[in-house]
Amino acid sequence: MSASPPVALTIAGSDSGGGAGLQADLRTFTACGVHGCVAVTAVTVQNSVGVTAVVEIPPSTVADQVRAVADDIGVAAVKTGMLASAAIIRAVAQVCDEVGIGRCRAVALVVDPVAASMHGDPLLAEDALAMLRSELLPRATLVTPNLDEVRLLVGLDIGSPAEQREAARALHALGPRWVLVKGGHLRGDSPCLDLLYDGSELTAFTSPRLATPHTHGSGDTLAAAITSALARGTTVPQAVGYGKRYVEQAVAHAYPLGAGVGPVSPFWRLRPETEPIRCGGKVHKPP
Ligand code: PXL
Repeated sequence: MSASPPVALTIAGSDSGGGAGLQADLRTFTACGVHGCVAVTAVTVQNSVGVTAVVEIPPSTVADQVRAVADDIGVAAVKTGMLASAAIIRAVAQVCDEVGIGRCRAVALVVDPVAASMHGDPLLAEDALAMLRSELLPRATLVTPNLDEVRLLVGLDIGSPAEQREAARALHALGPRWVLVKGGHLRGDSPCLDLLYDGSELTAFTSPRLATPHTHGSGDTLAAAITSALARGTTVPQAVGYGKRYVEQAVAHAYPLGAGVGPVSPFWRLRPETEPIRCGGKVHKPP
């Protein structure tokens, strides 16, 4: 028997292409040394080209999954991804209060405010944004929007680091303990700049801009790596530093898949493809 690892829970949608959503979260949790549990919010029908259908899970079933995990297994940190609808967001906010998840509680809540896929397919109903703003952000330990999500949440169109700082302040005013404004979508050749803000101090995290079209699941992977570090007991700034380093490698090891956008590789550090498989007297060499 081994010692139990820390436990992280993702409240997220399924990506049938396996590159983003709960699939990316679970792989990242595993690679970052935590046991991953899941509360599924929606099933998306998608591949590398786009999303063709979304089926939502009933809000009470989403909450029941969280309750079942929290009551028996216990969780050290929680992440939200695609939440699909206003009713699911309300149910998640309520169950977080009930089982002690969130910014003023023992268990950290990382909110990745997923609103659309990278192809622009909507992953959040329009009326759900208001619910995200009013019910979930005030409960978040950390919220991790990209620039598109910043525009949707606080109406700011960001074109410069100065505007990124303004956005961090505007988002913080909505109630999360910490805000990480991801600048990866800012145009130009400059390094990617992410800004972390706690209401008084701004900390800049820079990383090189890597030339790959295959970035599907990068936001999920970053937030899941941050959540893993929090589950393992780090502070928020330490977790963000860890997550940034982790996702940088995941993007560097991204691979093509299907005809469209391929995924980042959350298991870059494990590299199981380099291990031969030995069975039945045969050795299946790595590719
Ligand atoms: O990467 C954001 C994301 C989250 N969750 C699901 C997704 C996507 C992007 O496509 O499909 C289920």
